[in-house]
Amino acid sequence: MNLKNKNILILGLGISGVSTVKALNKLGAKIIISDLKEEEELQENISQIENLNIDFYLGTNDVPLNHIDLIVKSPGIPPNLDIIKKAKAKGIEVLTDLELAYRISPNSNFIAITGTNGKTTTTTLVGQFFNKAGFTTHVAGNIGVGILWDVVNSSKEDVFVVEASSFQLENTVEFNPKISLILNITPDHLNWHNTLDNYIKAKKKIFLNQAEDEYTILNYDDPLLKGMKDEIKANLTWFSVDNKLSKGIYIENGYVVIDDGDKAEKVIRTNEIKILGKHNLENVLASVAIGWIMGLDINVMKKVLRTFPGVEHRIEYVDIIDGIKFYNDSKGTNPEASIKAIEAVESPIILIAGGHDKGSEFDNFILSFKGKVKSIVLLGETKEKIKDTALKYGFNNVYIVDNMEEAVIKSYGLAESGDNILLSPACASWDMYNSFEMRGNDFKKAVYDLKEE
Ligand code: UMA
Repeated sequence: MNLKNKNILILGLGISGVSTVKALNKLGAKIIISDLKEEEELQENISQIENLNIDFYLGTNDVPLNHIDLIVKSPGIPPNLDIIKKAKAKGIEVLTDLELAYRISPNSNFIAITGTNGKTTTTTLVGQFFNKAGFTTHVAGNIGVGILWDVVNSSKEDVFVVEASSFQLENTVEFNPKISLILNITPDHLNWHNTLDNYIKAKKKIFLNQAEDEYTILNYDDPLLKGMKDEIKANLTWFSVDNKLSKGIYIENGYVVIDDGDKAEKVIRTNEIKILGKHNLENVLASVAIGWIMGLDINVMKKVLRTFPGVEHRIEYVDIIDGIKFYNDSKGTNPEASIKAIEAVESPIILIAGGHDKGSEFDNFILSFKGKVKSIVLLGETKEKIKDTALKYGFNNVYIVDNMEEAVIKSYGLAESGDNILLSPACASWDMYNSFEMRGNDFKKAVYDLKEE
């Protein structure tokens, strides 16, 4: 794809925008940037692209489209934005960085990982497998690394382990990874996609272009994914925590097993794996499936699995004060993710939840408490909605606070030695923070401040 001298409008100067600008500049494109934020708010990002020849439209997404050849939008920008509708009516293509990365990449080792939950842990783990095995590995995408700058600085042999979000996948056309993986699908981002069906369709785009010489990996225990079997044209590999499969990756007698249909090979005892919970076991099986398909040495995977501590903000142990342990699961940005955290952390739990309203329902979330959660402390946009749902199911130990510091102090006041305080909001952070990382850091700071007092 030749982008030299093409007029490309980049919508949104966040992490993906900066990476896209740098990459397209290297490829000789003429760059126009638009962001709703004003210059002062974007200072940090602008400083990363200083001295480049760019036309800026800041504080607005209203840009004249006369000479624009292509639009690359930040993944989270909604599809119904006025300028996007106008561009489409004019026949201007609108893509996300993921699609463009695929089109311009000299690389054929694209491994794409999606799912409602577990993406970041799995992407990180797979990245470590390849690093340990001696490959030049790029871990990029929704994990917080804009993919395009890595792509234009890579060579053919490099491996790309890409976390792909539904927002990124929605605007793909030709994207066709060598390996695609879907970990699970439960309702999420419904305010963005409008319907669950649209969300599922976006996720499916990860495998739709794949053919017989490529690979799709799916979770056998997820009913929605199990039903996709007939839509897969590539080699299909299943993984399962609950079932022994005739072929695939599963658990048997306390071991992770790779079964090629003829013989089964043990990878590691499950109790040697450091990361907690059934959902993490799913992430491990899926990662092993990728390693196996790519021909990695089992011993390499085993070594990594023995020490892999998980990722920051995902059921991350923070500290202990007076026998009360604190866990940061700020990455629990939807009810399903938080249910998994509640399952993984020992009871009794005092839960801190609430945040940006994505249109999620919280019934299953409350029902998952099952005597493990003794109190819930709520903050953010969804606090009243979660409270109403809790009361509906007779869970009355509900406390409302205004900010994270209050949430930590309130939870600590409610806790006794032996309890666990878990931040797992079941909601995105965007009502009070720019990112789940900032929210998690704010929680950790409040815990450390409390300890100092
Ligand atoms: N903007 C506009 N117009 C709009 C909306 C936004 O101009 O109508 C501007 C904003 O002012 C902002 C920029 O667009 O300056 C976009 O910022 P952003 O924070 O939405 O996006 P990035 O910083 O580029 O981060 C994106 C992903 N964010 C989203 O998809 C919302 C990051 O995923 C990803 O790590 C990064 O690209 C690198 O690939 C984060 C995320 O929350 C972790 N993802 C969602 C999730 O995991 O649930 C999908």
